[in-house]
Amino acid sequence: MGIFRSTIGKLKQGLARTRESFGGGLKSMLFGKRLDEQLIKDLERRLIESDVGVQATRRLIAGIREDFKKGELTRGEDVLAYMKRELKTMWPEADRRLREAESGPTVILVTGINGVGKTTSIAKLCKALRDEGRSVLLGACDTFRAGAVRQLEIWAERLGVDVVKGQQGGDPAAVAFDACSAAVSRGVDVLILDTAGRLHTQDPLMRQLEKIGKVIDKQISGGPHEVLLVLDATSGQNALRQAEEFQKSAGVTGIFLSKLDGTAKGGIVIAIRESVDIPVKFVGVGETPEDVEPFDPDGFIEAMFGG
Ligand SMILES: Nc1nc2c(ncn2[C@@H]2O[C@H](COP(=O)(O)OP(=O)(O)OP(=O)(O)O)[C@@H](O)[C@H]2O)c(=O)[nH]1
Ligand SMILES: [Mg+2]
Repeated sequence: MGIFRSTIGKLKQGLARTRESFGGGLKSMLFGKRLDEQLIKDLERRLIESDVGVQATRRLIAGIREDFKKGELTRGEDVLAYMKRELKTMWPEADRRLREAESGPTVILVTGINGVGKTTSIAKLCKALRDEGRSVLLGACDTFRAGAVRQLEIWAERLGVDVVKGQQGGDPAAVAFDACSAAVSRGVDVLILDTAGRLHTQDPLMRQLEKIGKVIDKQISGGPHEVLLVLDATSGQNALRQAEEFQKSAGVTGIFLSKLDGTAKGGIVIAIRESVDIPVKFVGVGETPEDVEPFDPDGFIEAMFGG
């Protein structure tokens, strides 16, 4: 799906805090300096502290050290340019596209731990898809938390889409079943299912997610086409652990990284890419349905480093 045009403005604004601490920090550390082993060591420590993660840092530092020894990197400015160039190549375009059904409705199942921004992110996806002329139906599979259905309904009313819902406390898989039937009979383009927050350690809840997946596949073959894990960027390394765990137990196909506007830890995007093989497809940069961006590596790295 070719949804969303990238508008760098919001991302840049959202990453202001990351840019200040990460980009600003690196610039003042490297600018106008001659490269030497001590500077490389300082840089390594700074990268790890900034949530880029151990693996990505090691890889970057090894490359920098090698080029330094060859005499290809001599100044701090060269190192900045080197890092930007390397980092931008980490996310191939094909990975970042939303997966879609060959025919019939595309089903997107949205999951993640409590409070990360699942429901808000659904509103964002819904708006962006509708802006592209797609018809969208929502399914309220969070039957657990009081008020969850209402929250989704409020967004739906504002965005002008319908919600399929069930009983509070009822079986979320039954709601998924009804939502899939409705999506097929109405011929909608995309069905997005909200789910209750859960921890990967909560076995019954993880099995429930599996059951929802099976119910979807029975009705709409190949579904869910996309299992989006919502991660809160402000949670830093915890987000990384959630990605690892949900990848094992929930068949995640993409990440929606929320709350990038509220964090100085944008580097987590790099750590996720290095440690788990799940593409970050969207980033959330605020609390309204407009505050979404497709993940664009060039814009992202520029926004992190500052131009
Ligand atoms: N600043 C900011 N806030 C966000 C973003 N996404 C979500 N939020 C806020 O995060 C809070 C939780 O959002 P929800 O969408 O209710 O999260 P949830 O994962 O559905 O929560 P549960 O259903 O309770 O598990 C709300 O106050 C949202 O406004 C974002 O990209 N930026
Ligand atoms: Mg919710």
